[in-house]
Formats: sequence, structure tokens, C-alpha cells
Amino acid sequence: MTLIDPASQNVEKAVSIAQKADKAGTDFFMIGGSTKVYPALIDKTIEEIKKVTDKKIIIFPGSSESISKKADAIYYMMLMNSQSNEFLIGHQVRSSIILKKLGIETISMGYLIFDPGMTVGRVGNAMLIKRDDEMTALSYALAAEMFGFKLLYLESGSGSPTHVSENVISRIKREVKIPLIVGGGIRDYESAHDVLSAGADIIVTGTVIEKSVDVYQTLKEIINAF
Ligand code: 1GP
Repeated sequence: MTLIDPASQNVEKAVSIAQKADKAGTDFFMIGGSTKVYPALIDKTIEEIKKVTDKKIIIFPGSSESISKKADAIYYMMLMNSQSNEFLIGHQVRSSIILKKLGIETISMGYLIFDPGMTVGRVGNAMLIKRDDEMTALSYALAAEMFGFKLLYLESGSGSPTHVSENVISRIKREVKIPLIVGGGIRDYESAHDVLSAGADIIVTGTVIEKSVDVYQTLKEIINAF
């Protein structure tokens, strides 16, 4: 999946990235980020991206304001290791009525933030899990399964120098049935290959394509790891 944060570039650049990512073979687009993004900008970004791709667009919300009826779906997520009531249940409760009214598909997701956490770790007031701490990660992952979440996202934070370690991914994969998304710090074929071999079902890349001078080629190499 390709993550596009509307706060990181203008709409034109977001569309150009999306077009190349689509051609390189990304499966879905995630739109969002942890810094404040106004609904009008999310609307506009989605509207323009939809003109260049048929791939589904899922909102990756930073708050209860990150909603757009133009998206195909939205993650209805719990930042499970947050120490803030807001990220555990506050934003979710504030957005439930409007989501119901809009009729947008909600995909329940447990969201776990690992070291170093980067901006989302700080903003989300996360009690960071060490990137190789199998038992803590497994405890959260099993809790996510018991809550009935449809997806589990193992996040190191956008722009992280490293991804969640392979032992954590493979341990969770062995013991938990929920599809696993891994993101943060994946920027080349090797890191994608390591994460996928460990058991990730889906990988997310954001920073590497924002910074790349050749989005198509960079993403093509990462996708070749599948
Ligand atoms: C962030 O996991 C995503 O939520 C993507 O991280 O920007 O490091 O690719 P990167």
C-alpha cells in the first residue's frame, strides 16, 4: 500500500506520486498522517487521485477530523499502546455518528507503535514497544484479535530508520490470525523482503516515495519483493 500524507506535498505532487505508484503496481492507497489535515484538503487530494487511478483509497486518520466521503473506506483504528484516552477511544466515539451517516466502510484495526515511533509516537502519546520485544507485541496482538479487529498494523513511525524486527513479525504471524500490516522504515527491496519473509501480509511505504526522484522505479523494486 502506498501512503500519501496530504500535509507533505501539494495536491499536484500527491497526484503525480499516485499515478506512478499505480503504474508500479501498488494495491491500495492510504491517505492520512499524524499532523493536522483539514477535511477540505483530504477531499481534494482524494478527488484528484481518483482521476488517475482505480485503486481503492483508504483514509488513515490522524484524528476524528480526518474524514472524507470521497474515500472508499476508513480505518477505524485503536492506537492500542497509547496512554491517551483520545487515541484509545475518544476520536473514534466523536466520529461514529458522522461515519454512519456518510455510510463509509469502516475497517477496524489495532494499531501498535514500536520504537522509535517518530511523529506518530509523540502525537499519539504511545508507550513505545521495543522493536524486538516479542512478548509485549504478542500480548497486544492477541488482545487485538480478541477485540475482533480485522487488521493489525505494526508501525515504527513514518521516516523511521528501521522497521519492526523480524522476530516480532514472525512470532505474531505464528500465533495471531489477523492480517498483518507492517510500516515505517521500509525503503528498499531488502527491507521489504525481510519484512515479508518474516510474515507481513501487507507493507506500507510513504517516505521513500515522497523523497524519491524516480517513484516508479523505487516502488517497482519494493513491490518485486512480493
Ligand atoms: C507510516 O508506516 C507508514 O505510517 C509509512 O512509513 O514513511 O517510513 O514509509 P514510512
